[in-house]
Amino acid sequence: MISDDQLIEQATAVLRGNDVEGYTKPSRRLYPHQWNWDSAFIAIGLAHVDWPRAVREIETLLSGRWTNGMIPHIRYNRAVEDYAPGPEWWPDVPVLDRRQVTSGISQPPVLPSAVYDVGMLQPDETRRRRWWAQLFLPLREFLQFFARERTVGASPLVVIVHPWESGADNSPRWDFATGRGFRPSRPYRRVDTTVVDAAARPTARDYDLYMYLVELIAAHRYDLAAYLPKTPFAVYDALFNAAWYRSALDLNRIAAALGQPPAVDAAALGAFRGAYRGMLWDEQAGLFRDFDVKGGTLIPVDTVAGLMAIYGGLADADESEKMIDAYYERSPGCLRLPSVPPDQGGFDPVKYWRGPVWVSINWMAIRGLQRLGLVSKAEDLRVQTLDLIRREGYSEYFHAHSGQGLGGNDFSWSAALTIDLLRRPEVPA
Ligand code: 2M8
Repeated sequence: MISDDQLIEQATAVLRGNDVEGYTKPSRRLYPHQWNWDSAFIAIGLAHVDWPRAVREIETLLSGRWTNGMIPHIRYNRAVEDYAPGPEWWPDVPVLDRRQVTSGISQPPVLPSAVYDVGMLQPDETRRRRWWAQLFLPLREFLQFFARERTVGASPLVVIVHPWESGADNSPRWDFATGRGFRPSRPYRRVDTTVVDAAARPTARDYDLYMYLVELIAAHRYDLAAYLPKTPFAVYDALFNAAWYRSALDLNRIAAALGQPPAVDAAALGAFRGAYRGMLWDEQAGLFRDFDVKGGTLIPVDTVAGLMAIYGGLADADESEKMIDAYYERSPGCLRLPSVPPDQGGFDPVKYWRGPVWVSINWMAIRGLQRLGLVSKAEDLRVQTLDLIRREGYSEYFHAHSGQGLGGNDFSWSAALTIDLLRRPEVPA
């Protein structure tokens, strides 16, 4: 059997192979630009093997941030053309550094938490604090951007405006919007299905909605208030909001280490937690769900996003244990964790975010379980995740039943988070 050291060596080689001077592409051909939450996860892995390179990964990501504090979901590499949609679909983006080109939406804000982790992996406290001090303001602005510009009415929960913002692009949670015939006004091309098997990628109908929303959002200059009346897609995503809350907690830890007041105060945290638990919990499902802000209803689709309250620190140990046990129970014959349980309509064991297992999601669940003291549950998932990698390599995702590696090969976050799971089997609360 391949040893832990060999696995780490291979993972490091994957990251080096995907290195493009200052950023790490998620995979060689499928995703050639810099992605937001990918780089956050990648930096955690890099911090174990090359701390300055982890710092650089985050610096490069931050160079794409906007004047309003948003950190976009893609920072484009101008030299690369074989990805669609390119920057021409996102005109007039208000990037702080005008030399940069980016997309016009964001992604799950795991970055502040990653900066906390990367900092903790620097043993020299002075160096750690110096780095945190440089990043504190942009990270606070990033979180505040969502609180200021992505909330509706009195609720503190963050609205996502595109399935790509969820990170789980074609999740069956979003079928309520894809099924309605929205299409962009212009033709568009796809590159993804020329690189990997179309059966494991989103459908044409999914992409019609994605590109329709890109046009709508860009036409209203990225201002939610302007397009909210028109868009079919405005959602409180259970994973995204859990990531926001976790990042607020972690940024507050950074603030405390710097002797600064909290980035998000106790009252705001309490209101957010109350809203998340009050608004997104579905008693019958025994799981958190997503909320369709336009329709004013919970979206009746169960996925692994509903477990991410465990990662976020939004559920206690008892609740978390019940939730994850119920999720396992309804997923017989599946490897852990299927992104969608097989009894949920729309489940597909090979199709991207509709069933396959993802290393990033497992990592989030593992870290959340550990922080809650559910150590053996976390260990079980950690061991199963590493077994999958040992068997199949650093794939983008894994068949929900057989574990066969799917999507892009040599996938950066699978490699990076494997390094973290091996080098840091446990994290303290
Ligand atoms: C996938 O999303 C991109 C669009 O952002 C795509 O399909 O082209 C998702 O899995 C997303 O979560 C991920 O960040 C990105 C790069 O790995 O790929």
